Amino acid sequence: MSEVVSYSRKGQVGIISVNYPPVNALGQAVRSGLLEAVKQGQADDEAEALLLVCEGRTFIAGADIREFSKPRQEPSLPDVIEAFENSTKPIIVALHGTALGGGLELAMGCHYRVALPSAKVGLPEVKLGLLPGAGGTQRLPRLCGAQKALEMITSGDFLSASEALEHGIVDAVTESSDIAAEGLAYAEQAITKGWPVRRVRDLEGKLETGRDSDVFEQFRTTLQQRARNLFSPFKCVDAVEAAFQLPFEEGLKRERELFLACMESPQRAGLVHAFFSERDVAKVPDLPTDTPVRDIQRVGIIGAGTMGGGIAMNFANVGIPVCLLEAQQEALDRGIAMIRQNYENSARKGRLTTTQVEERMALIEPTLSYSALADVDLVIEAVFEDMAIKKQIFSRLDEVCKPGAILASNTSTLSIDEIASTTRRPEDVVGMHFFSPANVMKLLENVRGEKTSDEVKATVMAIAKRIKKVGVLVGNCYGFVGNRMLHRRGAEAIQLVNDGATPQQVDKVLTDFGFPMGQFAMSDLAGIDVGYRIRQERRKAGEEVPPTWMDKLAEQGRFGQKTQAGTYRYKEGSRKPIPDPEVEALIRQFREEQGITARAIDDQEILERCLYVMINEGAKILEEGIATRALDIDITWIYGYGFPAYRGGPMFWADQQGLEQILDGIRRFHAQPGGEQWRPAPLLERLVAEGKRFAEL
Ligand code: T1G
Repeated sequence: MSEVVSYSRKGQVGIISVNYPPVNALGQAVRSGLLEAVKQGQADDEAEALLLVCEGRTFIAGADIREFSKPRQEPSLPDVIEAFENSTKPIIVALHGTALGGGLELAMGCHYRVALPSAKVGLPEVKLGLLPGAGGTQRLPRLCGAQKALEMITSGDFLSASEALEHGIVDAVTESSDIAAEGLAYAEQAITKGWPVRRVRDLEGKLETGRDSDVFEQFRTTLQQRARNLFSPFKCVDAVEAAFQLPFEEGLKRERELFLACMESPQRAGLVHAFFSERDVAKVPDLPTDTPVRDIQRVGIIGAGTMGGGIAMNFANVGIPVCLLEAQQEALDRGIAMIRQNYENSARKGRLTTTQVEERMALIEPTLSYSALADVDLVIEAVFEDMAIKKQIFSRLDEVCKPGAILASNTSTLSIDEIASTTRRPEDVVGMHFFSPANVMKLLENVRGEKTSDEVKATVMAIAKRIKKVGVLVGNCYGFVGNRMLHRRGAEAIQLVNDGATPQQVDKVLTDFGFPMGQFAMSDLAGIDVGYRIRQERRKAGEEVPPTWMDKLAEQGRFGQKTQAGTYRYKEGSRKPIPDPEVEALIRQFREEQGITARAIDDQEILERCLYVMINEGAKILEEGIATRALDIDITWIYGYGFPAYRGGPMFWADQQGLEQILDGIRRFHAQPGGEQWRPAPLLERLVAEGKRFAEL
């Protein structure tokens, strides 16, 4: 008998129960156990109907994704589902938790579906670069019709139990939360009422509406906007369309062909890598999993500007009281008003109720006095990027805050060690770098200083999860991981324009690659004055920072979107970047002053120079131990800067391209005049020499 799937009987109901933590994924053992159990149920003369349930937190949440990179093993999921569907006895399935992917496909191979009120169902395969490959594209439209099936399968969104009931995907929603008892009662009802074996494959009614309509063409057109670079959403449409064009068995064959095409695509590899990396990034090597975590009941935030206000919202959103400190009443009032405005915008969009807005606002206590921070468990400083100001604040916090309070800075580039040095508790000082807008962007770069204790590291990583961020623990250096690589890409993008490209050409290469914004559109959003101030600070500190045409933009007050002119021009109230002939003239003049002769630059060179410089910097970051694993860098870029998840992140993409090709490119650029910044990272050279990949580090 299988250890993960059991068969038993209660009265006249044969019960098949799956118990394979954490999510009852359909690994090989589960599939063979299910096949064995359903055969047992057929052979059990006492059983008039069968019930499929799962133990633990959820019904089957899909195929076992960890098996994707292994050779396929029998029995296949379609074979298991066929055995259930062709049962001579009605099979009832009881759903709880999240019945997803292959789990929902198996449920649709049963004859009646009942769900707990809290249950959710979905076919999220598209989020892994796949499509439902076990009959989901053929059975779902037979239950809910073409439009809803297309929406569910191409978005991967989950439906609540009541929505599933409304769309005919489940037959009933239970009253209580006892899934086994409710499932059993439903199965007994099936027996007493003599419900027949009702195979979804035989339901043709919902197919009539889709046969002649152009719903599929319309859907392909909408996908062009929201999924332009993606592969599998379009294959999802093809598979669902087959349900309306072919007999069921042919439709299954067509689905299988399309599924295998998705399995082979590099996008599936990238998305599966991103899925597991988002979870593995929280498992920090050399930070013991049993490290104690401090209890964070109340948080202080210093600075009620865009960042401080956004950070405060993250905590209020999950019910953690916040004390928001500013130096001036006017700034404090502005900050509170901005937070309220953000919440009211969400309420207008139906994402929050007005009660929730007031509850969250009530959790944010404005103050002008440091003494209000005396009993907070964590303080996050979010003021100007000015080391002198930060040092003053941290020495003040060291005086005011209770022992054991964690003192964090939201700095995006400055040294955590230098900030910690102004306190008597460097072990309690850490960086918590949020990304703007802080209440939206999912990445939280937690920066460990030399002296930051394991307990503080573990606490800020736990806080990341609690406020629904993806936390990455990184080391302390200029720009940490994300901005250090971004600054390299920014410098290269500026150099590309010096050499002859236009800003819009560079940005288009990056958006065609899959970034949501190009380099120059992004700096217009962040504010050209921000980068200019950082370059001026570094020049003041004696660093050799060459002049750039962007300095001239800043000196002309062209700061970007906030001044409706930066690298691009912006119409009143619009964020759409418009190339500006004035800027192109300024760039031409800058080239003349610098004695640069412009040349035509092709898109491939732009892509290589922007990406390879990041990968080279990423290799140095790994070598210095600033990032522990390549996946830390991948997740930082996917969640902090919109690196397309279907490409897996910069280091995964580099592995896929082949490190030898990357290194050749870097050496080519290094050999050119002025190519000093292209010196190959020794780690990259070593990996190529050894025939290894970043993923093997
Ligand atoms: N396979 C293997 N492991 C999985 C898994 C899966 N499908 N889903 C989750 N895990 C692991 C996860 O890695 C983590 O492990 C632990 O379970 C808890 O997950 C044929 C081919 C179910 C909503 O895409 O969306 O079916 O880190 O931290 O936040 O057509 O997991 O503890 O070691 O995410 O409560 C389709 C993916 C597969 C669902 C729970 N199914 N999973 O979220 O916990 S393809 C999916 C999720 C397929 C068929 C096709 C979420 C969740 P560890 P967690 P959670």
